[in-house]
Amino acid sequence: MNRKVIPSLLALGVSLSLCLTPALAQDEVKIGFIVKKPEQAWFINEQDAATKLGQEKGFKVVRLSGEDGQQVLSAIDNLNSQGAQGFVICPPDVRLGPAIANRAKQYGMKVVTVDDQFLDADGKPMADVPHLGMSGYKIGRQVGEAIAAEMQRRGWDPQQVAALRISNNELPTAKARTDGATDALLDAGFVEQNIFDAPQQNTDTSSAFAAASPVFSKNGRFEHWVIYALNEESVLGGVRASEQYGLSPDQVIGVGINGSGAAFAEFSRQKPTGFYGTVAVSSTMHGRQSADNLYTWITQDKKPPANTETTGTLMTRDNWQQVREDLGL
Ligand code: FCA
Repeated sequence: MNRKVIPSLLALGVSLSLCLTPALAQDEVKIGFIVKKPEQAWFINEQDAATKLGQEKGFKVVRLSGEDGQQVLSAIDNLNSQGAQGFVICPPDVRLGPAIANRAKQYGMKVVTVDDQFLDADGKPMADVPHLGMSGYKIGRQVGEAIAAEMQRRGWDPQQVAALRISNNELPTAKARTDGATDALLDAGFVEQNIFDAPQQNTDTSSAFAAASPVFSKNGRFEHWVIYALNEESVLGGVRASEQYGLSPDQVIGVGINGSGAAFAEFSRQKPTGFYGTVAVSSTMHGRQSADNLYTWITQDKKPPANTETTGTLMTRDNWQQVREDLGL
């Protein structure tokens, strides 16, 4: 070959690869994973699971906090400036749905929700945003059934037991969960008037503790208490309040939902507490599946199912390590 051709071919190769590099970089998939409570084990695990899936499949996951509306909107701006094509979100307030979906649309980003589903301006679920979350009512029933079974095992008279229902009725999944638990308890002979609401401002331990404390002081006539809420973090707040009030573990049956680090830490204590169990759901699966749904939507233009509902397994001090392993937690 003519010697002069070689350098020019080389030059062509270099310039071709120069043109290709930015194009390849543009093809790289990057998604955000925005959560309302970045310090809670449930959400840390979801983000970890999504990140791991990204490493396996070759896409990047940007982990972000969205503890209020302002933070969520700046997280979306930030994702846009990084060239992300979409995000998974568990919003801090489900009524922010339309504002979040709008911002995403302006940037041409795809959005899926995990755990807490967006509501539209009329308070109805935004069915056009694909969602993956717990089957709240069914899981709530499991909570109520677990409590009723443990009450029976302890020989408590259902007529004499009080319930601390730590409620968060603004959040539909929370209401579905506590409604499910209430219905199962009533089916087991619980007295409706003995159920006391402790409305919490948030979905964490400290807001539950604050809501629970006055309920115990006002209802000192009861010797036996059951405690339930939308998640185990909140039930733990109720259990801590029961301890502070002076109730002992054998007077309290608290059953949570999630099966995350908060429950593992409680089960690992040397002595049992009033936190009897929790209905564990795989946060690993929630994180992986929601990220995978979004990734497939971005890369293959296949919109994920409108609503995926996940199920749970009762976890107690006796079986928690096994359940943890079975659920990949
Ligand atoms: C809500 C709760 C979380 C978790 C999740 C699945 O977001 O706040 O603790 O239960 O649903």
